Amino acid sequence: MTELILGNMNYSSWSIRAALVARASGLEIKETVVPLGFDETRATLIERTGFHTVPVLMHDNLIIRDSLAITEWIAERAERGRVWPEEAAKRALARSVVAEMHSGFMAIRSKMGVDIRSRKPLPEVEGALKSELDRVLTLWRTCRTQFAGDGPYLFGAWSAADAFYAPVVTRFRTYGYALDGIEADYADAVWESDLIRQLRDQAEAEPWEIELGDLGPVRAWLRE
Ligand SMILES: N[C@@H](CCC(=O)N[C@@H](CS)C(=O)NCC(=O)O)C(=O)O
Repeated sequence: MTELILGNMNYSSWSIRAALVARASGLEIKETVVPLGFDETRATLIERTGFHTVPVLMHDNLIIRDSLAITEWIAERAERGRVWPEEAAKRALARSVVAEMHSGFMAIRSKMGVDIRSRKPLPEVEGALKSELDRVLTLWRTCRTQFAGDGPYLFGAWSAADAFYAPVVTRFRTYGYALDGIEADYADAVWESDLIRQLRDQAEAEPWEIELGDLGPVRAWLRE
């Protein structure tokens, strides 16, 4: 059996990415969601997986940690084209934009924490936050211009690149960051996709609340 251990779908950006890749893969992967920010969750994760972060993929005796490693494990087993684009040049570009997300965008992460079901004031868009937001939009515009004829997502058909940028799409809704043109069309396509509708429903239904600080959860509690 393959099991994917995930944090809250409302808050955990790396869990969301792994879950979206797993769901698009067509593989049979059991999902277990654990509520972040609680001491018991941390203890259980350490006991089961050896560390306290999510996502984690468990397969037989393998424990695979980190959204990108999990993405590659799934891609190796899924039908071609389900995770990465089939065409080699597109696949290289998709890996490039995913790597850029995975290793960067620290200001977006710390100042615009994921909280899909909430609406919050937009932080001051200046300095590092402004340059990262501009970079995301440039990247989306470049991909969408190049692959406009192939479908509505970054590389035409849905790929891991869309899974990795989906938490940015939801952040733009949460913080009311206005878009227009080709970037707005892309964000709308992701927001209205079946995968993100399912995620939004799941986020809405979760019973846990988290107060987010710049470095992650500050406090967690069960909703009344
Ligand atoms: N680089 C890791 C990041 C994993 C990560 O930081 N996960 C956060 C949730 S989004 C977490 O587990 N936080 C709980 C903790 O650190 O105890 C990945 O890509 O999976």
